[in-house]
Amino acid sequence: MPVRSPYPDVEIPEISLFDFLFTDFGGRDAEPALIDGGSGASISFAELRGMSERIAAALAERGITKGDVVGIFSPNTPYYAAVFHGILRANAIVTSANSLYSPGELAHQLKDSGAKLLFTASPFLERAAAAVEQAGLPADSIIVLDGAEGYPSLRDLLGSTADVPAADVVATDTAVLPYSSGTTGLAKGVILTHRNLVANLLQIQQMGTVTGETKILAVLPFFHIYGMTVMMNQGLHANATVITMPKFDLPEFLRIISEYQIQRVYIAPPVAVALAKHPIVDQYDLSCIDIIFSGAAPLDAELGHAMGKRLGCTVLQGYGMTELSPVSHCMPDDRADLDLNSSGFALPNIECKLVDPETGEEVGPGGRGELWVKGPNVMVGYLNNPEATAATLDDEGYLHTGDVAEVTEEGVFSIVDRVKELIKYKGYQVPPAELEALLLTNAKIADAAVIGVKDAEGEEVPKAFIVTQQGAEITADEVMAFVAERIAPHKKVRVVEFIDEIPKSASGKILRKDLRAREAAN
Ligand code: AYL
Repeated sequence: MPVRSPYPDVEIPEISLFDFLFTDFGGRDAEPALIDGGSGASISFAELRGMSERIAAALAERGITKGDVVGIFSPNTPYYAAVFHGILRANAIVTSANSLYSPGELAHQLKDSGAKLLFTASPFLERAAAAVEQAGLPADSIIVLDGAEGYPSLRDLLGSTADVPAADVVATDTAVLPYSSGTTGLAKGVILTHRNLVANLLQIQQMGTVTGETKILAVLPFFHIYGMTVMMNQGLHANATVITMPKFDLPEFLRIISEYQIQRVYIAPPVAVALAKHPIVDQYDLSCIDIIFSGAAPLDAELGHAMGKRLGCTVLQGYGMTELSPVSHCMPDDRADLDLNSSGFALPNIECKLVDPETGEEVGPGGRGELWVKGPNVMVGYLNNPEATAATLDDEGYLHTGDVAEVTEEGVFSIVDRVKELIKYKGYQVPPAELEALLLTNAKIADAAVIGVKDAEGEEVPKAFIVTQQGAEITADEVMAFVAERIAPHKKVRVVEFIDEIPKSASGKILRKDLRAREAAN
C-alpha cells in the first residue's frame, strides 16, 4: 500500500510562477524582498516586479520568445531574482548553472539546453566567455550583470523602453531546467514546469511557518534547486525578506545572521559541523535563530542536536531531489520531537512507495526499500533524454529516487542508503560517470571507476580506482591534478587507488557494489 501524506491535499492553481508570486504582496509592496547581506542594498517587492518586467521587455527586444532558454551563471545577489523572474516573464525558460563550473562544464549545459543567452557577473566573465565560445554561441550572447567593457549590463536592460511582452505561459509549460545526473550517467536537464514549482511552494508552505515577518538567509546558491525554491521563491511567496550571500564564509555568515536578526537558516550538513564545533561561533549573538533546516545530504542527528543546543534553536531535516522541485519530505516546524535522523513526513499531495530493489516487492513499515515518490512536484522528465526519463519515471507517475528509505507506522521517513551512482560532496552532486569519462581521456589511464567513500570527518568524497595503461606511469597526485584542472572544485577526486582490473558485469557495466564491498573490507 502506498503511504499517503498525513496532511490534507492542497489545491494547485493553474497559474504561471510569475503570476503566482507577483500578483499580491500582502501589502508589503515597499518592503525589502531581497537584501544583499554584504552591502545592505535592497530591492522591494514592487521594484523586483518592475525590474523583472523591464528585463522581460529587453529580452523580447533581443528576440527571446516563448520557450527559448536563457542561462544564469551568477553568484547569489538580489539581482539574481530579478533576472530569473525576468526570463520567466519573457515566457522563456531559465537554465541555472553551477557557479563553480569550468568552461567545459558550462558549455555542456548551454549546448545541451539550447540556451540562447547567458547572464553572468564580471568575476565569472572569463569562464562564461570561454563556455559560450565552446558552445558555439555568438560572443554577444552574454549579459554581464555588473557591467564589463564590450558587454551589455543589467542597467542597459533595465533602461529598455520596449513593451513588456504579453504573458503567454500555461502552468504545464517548462519554467526551469536545472541540471542533475539523477540516478545514473551525466548531468541532464530536469524539466520542471510552472505547475511543479508552484505546487512545491504550496506543499512546503503547509509544513512551515514562514511569514512576511520572517528573514531568511540565502547562503545556499540560487542555481541549485534548494536555493531556488526553498530560499528565493519561498521567500517571495511568503512575502518574507531574503538576505543573500554570494558564497559561504563563516565569519560573514555569522555576522549577517546577527546583524539582520535572521530567524530561519537553511543549510546543508557541512555547515552544521561549523555551527556545532567552530570556536568563532561563540563570538556572535545568534539568539535570533528560531529554526535551522538541513537538507541535500544526510544530517548526523548527534551533530544536529549539538548545533541546536549550542544555538538554542530548533533543528529540522528535509529530503528532496532536483527532480522533485525539490522537497518531498520534511519535518514540520512544530515537530522538533521527531527523530532528527529522519526527514519527516511526505508533503501534502504526495504518495510514496518503498520497493525492495532486488525483488520489486513493496515493503511496509519496518522494512527498507527504494523510495518512489508521486505528486504534482515530480518533474516531467529529462530534456531530450527519453531513456533516462523512462528509467526514472514509471507508468504510474512514480519517480524512482535511487535512495533507500524506511518509514514508521506514523509515516515518518528516514533515508538510510543510496542505490544510485550519485556521490554527494557537501550537498553538491558529483556524477561518477562524468569523472570516469574524464579520467579515460588521460592516455596513461587504461580504465577507471569512481565511487563515494567516507573521509576521516565522515564526509562523502569521490574515490577513483585506476588501472594504469601498460608501460605508463602515473601517480595518485597526478590523477587528482588531472581531474582538478578540468572540473569544478566540488567534483575533485580526493582519494585514488590503483587496481589491476575494474570489476564489470558481462555487459560491461561497472560493478560499483563490488568496489563498495572491497572498500568496506579494507
Ligand atoms: P539534489 N538525507 C539523505 N540524503 C539526502 C537528503 C537527506 N535529508 N536530502 C537530499 N539527499 C540526497 O538533486 C539524496 O541522495 O537535490 C537525493 O536523491 O542535488 C539527492 O540528495 C538529491 O540531490 C530540502 C530542500 C532537500 C532541498 C533538498 C535538496 C535537494 C538536493 C531537502 O528541504
